Amino acid sequence: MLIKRTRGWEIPENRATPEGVWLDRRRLLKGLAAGPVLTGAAAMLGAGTAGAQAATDPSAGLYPPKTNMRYRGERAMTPEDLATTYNNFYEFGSHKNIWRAAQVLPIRPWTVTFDGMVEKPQSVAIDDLLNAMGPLEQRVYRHRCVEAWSMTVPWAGFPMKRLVGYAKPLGSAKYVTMQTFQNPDLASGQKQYWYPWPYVEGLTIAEATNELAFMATGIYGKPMPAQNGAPIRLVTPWKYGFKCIKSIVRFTFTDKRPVSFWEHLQASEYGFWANVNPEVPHPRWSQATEQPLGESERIPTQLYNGYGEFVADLYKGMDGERLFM
Ligand SMILES: Nc1nc2c(c(=O)[nH]1)N[C@H]1C(S)=C(S)[C@@H](COP(=O)(O)O)O[C@H]1N2
Ligand SMILES: [Mo]
Repeated sequence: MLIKRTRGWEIPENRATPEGVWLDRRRLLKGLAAGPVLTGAAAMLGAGTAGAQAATDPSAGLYPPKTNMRYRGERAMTPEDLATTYNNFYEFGSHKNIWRAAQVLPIRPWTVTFDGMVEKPQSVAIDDLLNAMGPLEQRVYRHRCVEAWSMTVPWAGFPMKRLVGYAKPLGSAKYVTMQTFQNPDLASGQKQYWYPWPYVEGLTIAEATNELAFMATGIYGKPMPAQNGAPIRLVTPWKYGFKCIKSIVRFTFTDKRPVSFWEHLQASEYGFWANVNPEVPHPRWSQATEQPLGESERIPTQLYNGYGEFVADLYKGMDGERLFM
């Protein structure tokens, strides 16, 4: 589907009418399963679906980390070649097939800045940050995109709570805003001026320090491929996938609720909270069911993507808020 320049924000989600996206993807998968296409596609994707960079990543020795059995995903794992070749990363294009284009992202050197309401602003090289965060762990989480596809993948990384501790926010900070790199020369999507680059997302401090909030630096037992948000991205499995901001360069602590990338484009469709709820439809489609990548049947979507036992308390007494959009 082509971009309508007057309403660029409509692309992701209206091309994503679940059926539309899924027919194409399923046709491809059936082809793969049937055989002949497999040879071609598999050869093309090669062993390096996870990205050529993973092999030379200076943090490669940290992978695979030990699995934390508390987070098991509870569903069949999505095949690696799907999760690493069917991506949303608008910096590299407003379609799913951006994985090759994303290989140009230079993931070293990579500096992460902590600023705003912190004891002392600081910038740190990603490998020093990884060292400071201690041992990595693997967690299998479900991921639910607002477009109604989903996946179950093993992330590697560390709890966001540890990162917040490292940043030392002031007691007056209420939110943490995160920002993706900005480099339109590399990431041609950022030349699309109707998007409010750089990509920004935010959480309350309470959400960021909830045990589920995770900073992922790898996937499938390897360093993160560029297309999945190398070298560091957020994972909040109870929220729609657009919260899970990729390739982060800055964490800013603040007492003002940030306006995120998608909220800025279309606040009536994408809000701050973005918690998964099958009973609250997107204005243009139902959220009642989802299509797991690589599977033939849709399945029911669960409140908080099935993570209510961990996070429902965060939202007690917040009835006036649009918690599910
Ligand atoms: N910087 C940035 N982060 C992003 C996006 C994006 O376009 N740019 N897309 C989001 C959306 S809509 C989803 S569903 C997930 C997809 O992550 P994946 O490609 O690893 O599956 O990344 C999220 N993070
Ligand atoms: Mo998404």
